[in-house]
Amino acid sequence: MKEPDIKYNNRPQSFNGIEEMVEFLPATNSKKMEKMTTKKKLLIAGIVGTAALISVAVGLLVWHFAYRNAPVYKVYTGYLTIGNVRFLDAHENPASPEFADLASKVSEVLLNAYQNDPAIGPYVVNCNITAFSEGVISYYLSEFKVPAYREAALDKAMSELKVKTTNLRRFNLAVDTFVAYPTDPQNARMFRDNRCSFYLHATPSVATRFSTPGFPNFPYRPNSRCQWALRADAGHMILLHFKTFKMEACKPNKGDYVTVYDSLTALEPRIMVKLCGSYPPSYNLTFVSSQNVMLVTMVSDNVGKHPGFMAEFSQIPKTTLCGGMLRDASGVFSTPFYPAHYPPNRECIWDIQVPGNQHVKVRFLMFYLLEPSVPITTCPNDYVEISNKRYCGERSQFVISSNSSKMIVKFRSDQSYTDTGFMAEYLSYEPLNPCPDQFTCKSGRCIDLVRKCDGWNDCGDSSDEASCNCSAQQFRCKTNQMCKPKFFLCDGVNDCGDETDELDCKCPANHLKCRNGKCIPQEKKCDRTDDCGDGTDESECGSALTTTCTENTYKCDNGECITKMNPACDGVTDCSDGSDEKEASCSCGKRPYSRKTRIVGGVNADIGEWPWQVSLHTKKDGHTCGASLVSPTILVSAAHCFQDASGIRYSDPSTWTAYLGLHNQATRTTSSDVVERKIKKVVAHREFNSYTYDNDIAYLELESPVTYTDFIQPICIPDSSRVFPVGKSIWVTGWGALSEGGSGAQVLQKAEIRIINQTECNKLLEDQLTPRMICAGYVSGGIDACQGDSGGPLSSVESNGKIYLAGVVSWGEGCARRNKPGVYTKVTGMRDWIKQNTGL
Ligand code: 4AZ
Repeated sequence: MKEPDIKYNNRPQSFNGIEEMVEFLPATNSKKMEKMTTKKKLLIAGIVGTAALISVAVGLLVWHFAYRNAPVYKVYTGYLTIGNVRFLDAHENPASPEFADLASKVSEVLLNAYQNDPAIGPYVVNCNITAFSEGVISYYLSEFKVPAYREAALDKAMSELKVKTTNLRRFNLAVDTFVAYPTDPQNARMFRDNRCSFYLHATPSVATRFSTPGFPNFPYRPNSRCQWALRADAGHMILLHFKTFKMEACKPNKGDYVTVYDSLTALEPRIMVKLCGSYPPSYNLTFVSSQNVMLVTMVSDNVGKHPGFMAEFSQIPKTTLCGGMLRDASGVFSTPFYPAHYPPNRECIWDIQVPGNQHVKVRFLMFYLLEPSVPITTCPNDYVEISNKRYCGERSQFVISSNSSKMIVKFRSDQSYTDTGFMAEYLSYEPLNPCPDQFTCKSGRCIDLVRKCDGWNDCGDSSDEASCNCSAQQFRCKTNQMCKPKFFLCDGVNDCGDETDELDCKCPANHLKCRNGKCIPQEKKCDRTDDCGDGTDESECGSALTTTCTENTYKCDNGECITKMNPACDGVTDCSDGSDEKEASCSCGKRPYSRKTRIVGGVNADIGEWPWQVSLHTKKDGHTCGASLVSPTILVSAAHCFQDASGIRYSDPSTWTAYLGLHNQATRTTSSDVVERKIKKVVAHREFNSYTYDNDIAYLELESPVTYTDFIQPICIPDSSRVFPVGKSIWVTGWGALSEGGSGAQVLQKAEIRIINQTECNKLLEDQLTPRMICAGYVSGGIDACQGDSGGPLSSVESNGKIYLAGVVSWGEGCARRNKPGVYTKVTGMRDWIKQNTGL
């Protein structure tokens, strides 16, 4: 075999390839060769050395000019307050001679200060005075071009710059405050190009409207920068209210957003709020400025089409009054303008003193003092302070008690970021008996006696569950010593909080623990046989196809079955025909509004939160049953709602009217969000048993299809293999009775409950459950569906982000009773019936 010609060797190649040439020269006369080589070597070394020096010098120059010296464009915004100038109306108008005169003086003062600082002066490009407001506050925008290596020094000099009162030859300006902040040059440039800049002055006693360009007929444009500078008369503040807010869903640190500033320029430390996503109309998006100016900016990225916002602003007389002396036995108080966001820069003190020998406690019913990335342990910015302890962040109801008749509550907001604030009530109590006929929690909260030692932390501080004797049906958790129902042991849910209830349930070595508690040998996992009996062992085996379809496998449209758990609409195509991801069955279970209303308390639902919820009315009784929208024409409800009784033909479609998009029964006929439909067909399950309530399901066909809106959307129907595990949080909604035997709700109610173990629930309900039913609620009672909720949805938020109809409200022994959870029709068990009857 011929040796290949050596074209290169595998040693690392030297810088200029000379070494190789030397190495491969034929050595005929070694002396001459040596001499020549030394000379040559010297020559080569000289050349190489010079070349290296030149390239280093060139490199340094290139680096110096191209990088180190490359100019960086920098923009600073800020303001100066000037004490010895009177604010004139004309100062509002950039076209007025008064504006021009003052602006030239202020910019001269600023430029003078810049020039006097060697770290700033050489780099100034220009300085623009953008606006004036009462104070007199002069807002400016200064541009710089600075070599990269001087940038840090410029930043430092700007942050330390003191603009002093100047006595320039021609004029004297008394500068009280000077503030400078770096700003995003791209935003600054685009905001200044006037195509989307608006200057608005409030009109006394009328609200002025403004919106994103094109609203509501066209989406706002991609890559836009818009700003609205809002002003009010002297001695006023601005009240801004977003009536509609539908922007692109929030993306961390990017995407589209609207910023409201308590200033006329986009100063980071004066941001009141940064908004993105969509807010339901019920969310009180109202903001109050601290002065007579406000700035709203909108930035959009290059993706998506969204409607935008419509806002109104008006002026209100300026007041910093808040707090006060509270001397009654009880009363309420709240942050200024609650439920609007409180204004920045406020301090309020409530001095509470209840009469007689009573003591005082304060119950915070709503508490929202949340600022982005602020520690809620120290509460340095906005806070409530009681007895030297600060409270901030977002908190659920809490009570603070005093050991005397007095309490001082202090509220403080700083210059940036405001929130909804708080609403609180103060109450007097008998020191020896703070909770008559109730249990007194350590926090001072009063709870019903039946809730003591029931295994649930009703007090919020667990004081109702401390030092309890566990009953025969209970066990004791290790860490918190709470007594819990025995059937919580080994149910796969961490009920104790320290896993002690799930500790002694381990399976032997090489065994797998099923969700239902059963242990099976490890090798039975993914063998395409449901050895657990609940599908656990076959659920995490990829999208393995199986020839044996069982109730735990997912059936594709082409008849194939797959063992993966919950494969439908999870973004991964598992069926070979793609049917698990088909658009028709995956465009469901979405809420138009990502944001929750935080203002309405308790259990009122938010507008648009349950857009599949339907109210079924009869002429005689008004709202009678609930139902769920599953397609433009089909509702799913409970069969027992359509049983003829007492002279009313409930099975007759003409008896019923469906209201979709409904929130408040009182606005059923007036709200433009509500759609009314007659019913064309009522079909109850043929095997519905009116004694046992087995197969309690029905479907209704609307007389004509509905169009989906923000308030009307279908819920997803789960396939028969979808698993809703025991202990999972799930929501029940409806306009049913607010208490057993009580009257129905006006506003749609929601309650978060948990799926309860079927075997244990069957014991509690004396063997009345059938496999077509599931239990959900609380063994301790208190939260449950009730009369009038029947037919309505049990909605489950699933890991694919969609909401599924897990159950239909069916029956229960009374409402919210202890040990009597509610019973729901199991929709997974009705999947085939729904398909056969409706084609869905
Ligand atoms: C009813 O009468 C009803 N606690 C519905 C649900 C429940 C009780 C009663 C569950 O429609």
